[in-house]
Amino acid sequence: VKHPLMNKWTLWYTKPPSNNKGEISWNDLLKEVVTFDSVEEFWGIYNNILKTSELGLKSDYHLFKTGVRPEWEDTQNKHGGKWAYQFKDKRGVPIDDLWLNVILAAIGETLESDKDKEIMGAVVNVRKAFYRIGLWTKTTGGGKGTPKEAALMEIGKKFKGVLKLGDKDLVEFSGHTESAHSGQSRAKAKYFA
Ligand code: M7G
Repeated sequence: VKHPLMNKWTLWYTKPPSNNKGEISWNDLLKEVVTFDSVEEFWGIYNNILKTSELGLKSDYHLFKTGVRPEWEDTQNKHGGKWAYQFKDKRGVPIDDLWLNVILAAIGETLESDKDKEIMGAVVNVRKAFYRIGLWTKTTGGGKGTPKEAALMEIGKKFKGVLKLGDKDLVEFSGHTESAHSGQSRAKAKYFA
């Protein structure tokens, strides 16, 4: 028997650029890996791919709802943003456990209430100075005091819990438009949780 997930998910991988190639675009490095929609398939895949800690620098894993590309430009992402946290103590951080916690929470749908449908996917970036885990949402909240903003803040708090962060460690929310314009993914944060 297979235990179905609420949604179908696709795993993507960003491969580090190789030195001998000239100009390579973001797009050329992004590879669709596999799609699954049951608990059993998830574990079959998870047990057969490299752990985050085994990936080379400049690699990413992206786990997104099937039909959503893990890019700002996707129609379902372009008005959205992400909650993110950078782990700067790379050797001290149990990144494999934390990433597993995040993807289990995503596919288990424990990060938001049924009605919100904000979550698009999760990303882990392997960089020289840090690991970053991000959680992408469809909107940037509906403005001050709105239910949408409250839902977004609630997601931020749950994400922080899944990452086992202390009270003083803040997850930051930034919109993708800001990320795209700033030329780097560390845009000025719009919210903190
Ligand atoms: P990053 O991998 O999110 O973080 O972005 P980093 O700066 O810590 O490495 C690195 C770069 O990849 C960005 O400055 C963009 O050039 C490119 N990039 C990243 N993302 C998520 C996108 C995207 O969704 N679309 C496009 N076009 N480029 C992206």
